[in-house]
Amino acid sequence: MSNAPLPTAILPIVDADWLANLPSATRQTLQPDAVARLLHELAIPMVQLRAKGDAESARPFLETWLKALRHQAPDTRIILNDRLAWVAPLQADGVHVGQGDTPAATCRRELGRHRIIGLSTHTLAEIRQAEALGVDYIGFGPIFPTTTKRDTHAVQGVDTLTRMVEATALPLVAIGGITLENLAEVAATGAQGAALISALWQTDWERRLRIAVETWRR
Ligand code: TZP
Ligand code: MG
Repeated sequence: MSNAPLPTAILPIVDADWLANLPSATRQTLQPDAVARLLHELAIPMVQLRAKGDAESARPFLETWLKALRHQAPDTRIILNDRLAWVAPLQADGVHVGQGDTPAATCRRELGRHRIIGLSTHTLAEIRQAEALGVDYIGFGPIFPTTTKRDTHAVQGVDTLTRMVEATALPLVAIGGITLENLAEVAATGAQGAALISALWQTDWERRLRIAVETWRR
């Protein structure tokens, strides 16, 4: 497993709840193999799989997406949201935890140095803690209002995002309410990445992924 630093990029999050709530015609178009092939073509370095529901439905969802990604996008690293116990058995590349999830120190102890650990942060104090914990990257947000996650903290805005990017040496992935329209503004802050759910997974997801990658690279 590679420990090479991740290039700056968008971070697609494949979210089981978001997909489940799409109109079925749209959901039909979101075939894991097709999505994975495009991620490969666009050289997306990392993707997060997020399945917050019960284990019986989350496990097959994660297995299906992992299998497709491994086959079609072998260079894309796969991070599981939470679900620390499944990272090694499913041979994922790492885990992303929130402040209320499994502590990052526990993740490091269980996963060792070669798997990726991401931690959600919302304040400078949490960023300082993340630095001390030796995580590989931090999430920071929500940058803009979002309805995709209900229990979010206060909206941070791009000015605060810029300050946090300047304040830490950790790779920082911006999250929350990022759209194709405001993505360039996020890129301009110098953030390492931008995580996207609702902006990508719609009927025209292929076009949206291409635009997001282009906007980020510009
Ligand atoms: N964590 C903070 S905001 C958020 C998560 C998982 C939701 C991001 O979804 P969207 O649709 O990109 O705003
Ligand atoms: Mg979490």
